[in-house]
Amino acid sequence: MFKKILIANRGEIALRVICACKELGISTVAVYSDADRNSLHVRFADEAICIGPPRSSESYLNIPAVISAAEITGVEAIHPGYGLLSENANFAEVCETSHIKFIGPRPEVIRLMGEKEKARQAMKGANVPILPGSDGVIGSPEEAAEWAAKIVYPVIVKASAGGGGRGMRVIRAESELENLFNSAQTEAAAAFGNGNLYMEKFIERPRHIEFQVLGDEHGRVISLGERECSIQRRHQKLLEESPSLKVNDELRQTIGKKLEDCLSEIGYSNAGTVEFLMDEDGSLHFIEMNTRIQVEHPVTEMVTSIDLVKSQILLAAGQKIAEIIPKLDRKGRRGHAIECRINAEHPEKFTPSAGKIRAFNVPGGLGVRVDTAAYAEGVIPPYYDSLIAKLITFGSNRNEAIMRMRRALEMFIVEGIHTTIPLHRRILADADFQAGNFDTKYMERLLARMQQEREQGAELPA
Ligand code: MV4
Repeated sequence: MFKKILIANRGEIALRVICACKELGISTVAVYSDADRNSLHVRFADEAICIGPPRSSESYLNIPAVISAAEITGVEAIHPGYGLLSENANFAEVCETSHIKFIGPRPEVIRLMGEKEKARQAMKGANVPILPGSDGVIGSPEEAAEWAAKIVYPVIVKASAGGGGRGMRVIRAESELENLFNSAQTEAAAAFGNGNLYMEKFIERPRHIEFQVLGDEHGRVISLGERECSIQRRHQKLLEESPSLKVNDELRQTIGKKLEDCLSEIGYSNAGTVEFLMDEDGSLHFIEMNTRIQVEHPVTEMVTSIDLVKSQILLAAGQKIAEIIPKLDRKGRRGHAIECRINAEHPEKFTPSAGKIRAFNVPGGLGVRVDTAAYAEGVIPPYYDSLIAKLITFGSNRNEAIMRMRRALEMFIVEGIHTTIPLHRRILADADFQAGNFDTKYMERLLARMQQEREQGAELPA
């Protein structure tokens, strides 16, 4: 087992990794920027090293600075968290050359999944359901027109190097194709240095459902079931839950088994998330895979009782799935969990809200979990992701998790900066949310309704 790990991240996820290390008896090294000198990941790590100025590009994303910190402190492994360097295959490779274990899949596997069209073909070859679409990247608007005729409009072109919504265009008729194809290509080339595009059938009102997987370094991969992530705005998730109301035991089993077979074939190791779109008929279609631990991992932890971050560390140390996860936990799921992302943002305008937190009261009690690195009198710097806390509730069923979340949101106090807490209170009080009646367009509809209500003088629940 590792004796010492460096955490190449900040905020709540850096603290989450420190928690896992403490429970495993591993000592920790934090890295921090000048803006994070007083942050809790620095305070709770055994050692801390400043790696540069506030901007991420000069600190948390500075590979030589991170590797130097790792070498100076003599760590055996680096946990990248999410975002930042977590899906950077080059960084994983530099770790390898420096004889430091990167806690994640092998660089080749990160690279494969980063090329969305290749990932799609790999899943197709292993019988994981995909949407009708092009085989490989599309060379020209003429070729795109041929594919679109075969797939049937509406279609969507996506950047092969993209993900998370950039470099995508929905095409509804052949007359629009040439312009939209060319603009997607230009945007992809500028954003990712690679203009490769591929095409899929467009689903109008999908639900976003993702599967958590874990793989060991001995060829075994297990699926830990799904998370429902449709409550999002502009590709930023706001609320996630597990299980999904739309996934029954049979579908969960079928998809899980296919993923296990496909990913063990690829040699996938460590934690990963496989994203699907659910169409109006309730069928799941693979869209992309993320090769990191995700923000919303706690909802899976709550319903499986598996510590995913501890698992990541044990798997990276070479342990087998069979050694670290009891058989009952691999199969059994219990209850229902919901996560609300608390962002330092205006709850209606979504503008970032940096500054000093004046009052901070975190709810507790049975079935309530808060993952955060924020504290009273602490400063939220303007340079980074706006996530300041994750409020997770667990209940024996969805209704209990909802009622628990509503009382926990009532008791969550953050003063001095704006947060999305009032927005979450509104979502949890909404009849459509409560009925499970939503898709990825839900927030657009809710925000439009809230706008109307404001024009009639209503306000967000305090
Ligand atoms: C789609 C789609 C409809 N049809 N693909 C957006 C981000 C990227 N990960 C995939 N995305 C989508 N791909 C097909 N064939 C609709 C979206 C989409 C979306 C997906 C998941 C969560 C939120 C979304 C919001 C808008 C569009």
